[in-house]
Amino acid sequence: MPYTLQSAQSIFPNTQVANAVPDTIEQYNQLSAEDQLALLWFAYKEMGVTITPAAPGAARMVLAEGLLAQIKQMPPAAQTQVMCDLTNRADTPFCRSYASFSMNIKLGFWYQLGEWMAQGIVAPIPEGYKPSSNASAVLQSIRNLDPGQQITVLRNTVVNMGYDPDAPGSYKKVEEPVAPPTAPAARTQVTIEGISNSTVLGYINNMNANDFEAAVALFAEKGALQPPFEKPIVGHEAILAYMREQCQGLKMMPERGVAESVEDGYTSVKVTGKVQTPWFGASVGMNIAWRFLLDPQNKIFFVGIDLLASPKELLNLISR
Ligand code: ECH
Repeated sequence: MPYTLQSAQSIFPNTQVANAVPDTIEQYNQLSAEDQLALLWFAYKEMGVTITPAAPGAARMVLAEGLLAQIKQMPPAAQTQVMCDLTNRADTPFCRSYASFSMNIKLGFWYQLGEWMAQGIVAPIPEGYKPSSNASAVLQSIRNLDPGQQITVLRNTVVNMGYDPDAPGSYKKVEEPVAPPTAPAARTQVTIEGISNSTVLGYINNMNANDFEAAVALFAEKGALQPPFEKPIVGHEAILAYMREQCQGLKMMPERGVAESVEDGYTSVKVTGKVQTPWFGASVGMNIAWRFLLDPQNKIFFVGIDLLASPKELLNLISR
């Protein structure tokens, strides 16, 4: 076999990804818990985009209600302590419960706390809070990111809070309900300038219809999907579980692409375009590249999803 997972990862090597995102998170991780919370609060307020908890949001929030009810009835100092514990990833029952939530439940949990902080139901960031100079520098780094990169920083910080879910004795992961796929008659079909490959088009169309089983069927048995700044997820079962947790309600809007035959019947395809998350709808479009490597049977051997450094990168379709 000419390609390994490792060699597949480096197709289209001159794709410029938004490394400012992991760099900013790295700086954020060095701050005290108080600074981290204040920083996220300021960044969130300044972004000025409104979150619309999407339709499945209501159903999934039931899963966070227990923790929200607990925090609501605590005195303010205890509320602040819980929030600091979450950012410090302390080993407490609260942090273990939080860590068992899926990504969307964690986001929904903080969305609700943010609303309550604004209303004074949960201890707000004290008026006139003076962040350290390092925290101010991180806030400036966040300001310099584009909106899609900013929400990626916010999401990743929220996802990493809580106690290590893989530690011994941690709670089983809470699965959120999966919405059924869009009915065939109601599905949209994308067109991608420069691309007619049925697997690539089928992948996007199935993802947009929340038809994750059909999307996974387009992968080779040991095919891999690599999300931005993460390790590849390998094999049908793992990819399906990932999609069910991370991909509900995403809107993928590919614009253009390039396909070329590479070694031994393989084809590499790069597509650029935008993705919207149900949390922000049309108000935030993330600039994305999909780098596909298709095997001789036209199955996905590898697809890497990159968050692009700048909108200029949407036009970069150079293969080497
Ligand atoms: C407050 C202060 C105290 C601390 C905290 C607070 C609350 C913060 C809140 C944050 C909410 C953040 C949210 C972020 C949502 C981000 C969503 C993103 C989605 C990106 C999706 C992409 C998809 C790419 C993919 C494609 C594929 O083809 C395959 C799969 C996949 C302020 C109270 C914490 C409330 C809601 C970034 C890029 C295209 C890889 C998924």
